[in-house]
Amino acid sequence: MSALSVSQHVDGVIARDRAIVAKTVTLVESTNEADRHAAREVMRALAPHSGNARRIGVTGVPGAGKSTLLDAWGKRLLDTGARVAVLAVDPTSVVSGGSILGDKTRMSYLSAHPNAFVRPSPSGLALGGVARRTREAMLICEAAGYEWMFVETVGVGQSEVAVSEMVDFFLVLAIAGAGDELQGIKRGIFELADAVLVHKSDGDNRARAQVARAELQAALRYAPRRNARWNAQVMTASSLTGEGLDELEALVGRFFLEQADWIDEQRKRQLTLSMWRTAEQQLISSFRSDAATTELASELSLALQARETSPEEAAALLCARWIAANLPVPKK
Ligand SMILES: Nc1nc2c(ncn2[C@@H]2O[C@H](COP(=O)(O)OP(=O)(O)O)[C@@H](O)[C@H]2O)c(=O)[nH]1
Ligand SMILES: [Mg+2]
Repeated sequence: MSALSVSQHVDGVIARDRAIVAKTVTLVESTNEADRHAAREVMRALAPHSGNARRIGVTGVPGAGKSTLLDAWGKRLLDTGARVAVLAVDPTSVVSGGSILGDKTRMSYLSAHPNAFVRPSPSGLALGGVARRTREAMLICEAAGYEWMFVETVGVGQSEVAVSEMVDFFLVLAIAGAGDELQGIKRGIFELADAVLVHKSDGDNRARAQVARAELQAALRYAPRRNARWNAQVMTASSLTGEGLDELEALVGRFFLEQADWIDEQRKRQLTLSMWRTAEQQLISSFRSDAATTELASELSLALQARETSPEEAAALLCARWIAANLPVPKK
């Protein structure tokens, strides 16, 4: 149970109290039934105060330099007086446990700045839960007046798709590998990218990064786009030297200026999509946690092993029983 009341959460967030912002994010991460109820009330009250940030997703393989880039970029924004929030989404952190320490040390400037809010990935939540938490944490941060909303996610599994569905601009980080091959670029990701940044373009890597940039730009030209009116750019940059960060900022600035209408439309689509995703998740979790379903599933498993039924038939029985028990046909 949260120690704060719903109105303490809401008022504290709107008053930009960073400790309460953190507690409110903790509230939406909770899977406790009473907390979920309170979280829904808090989110409803905050909804009219949200939506005013530039939402940017950053993906790339572990070690691509996402956190380092966000610290450098975030510092530049903070220097102009802006408020910056960074949320991490890392479904692998549950297993490796490594990224949280990494994020904190790589974002030392942001972590220490009063106008920044940095939040590592929650552990112990399935991807669907992480996606909901991140969407809600983003709205909380917006209500708390953060103007730049970054979501860092690892480019493995499905998390980058989930993040691309909640941001306005999606940046993919690539690094030119030792053998000139590109790391961290999967085919499908081109469709999601609004820009690709060949990162760590410094020292010996600089020339390789230029080659990689040209190759990627050529490859990107033929990739299907989610926004037909925006040509995804490939850039090079180094967060260590700062080279390329001016260009990156200029590109992102131009995107938000030119694409305002498209962003509006996309946010509407994202809201509907998130309703569906959440509904799917709720159905699945109540289905999987239903005692009678679990019991029937054990029986069916035995029948499967005895080759008395097929997985398809067993699945149909499971669904039919659950639907009959939970969605009774209305009586006349
Ligand atoms: N040479 C070079 N190294 C970098 C750059 N950015 C990050 N790194 C290093 O790459 C490693 C991984 O960085 P990190 O930001 O934690 O990557 P993340 O896992 O993508 O968040 C660290 O050792 C960084 O110091 C860069 O621009 N140039
Ligand atoms: Mg990181």
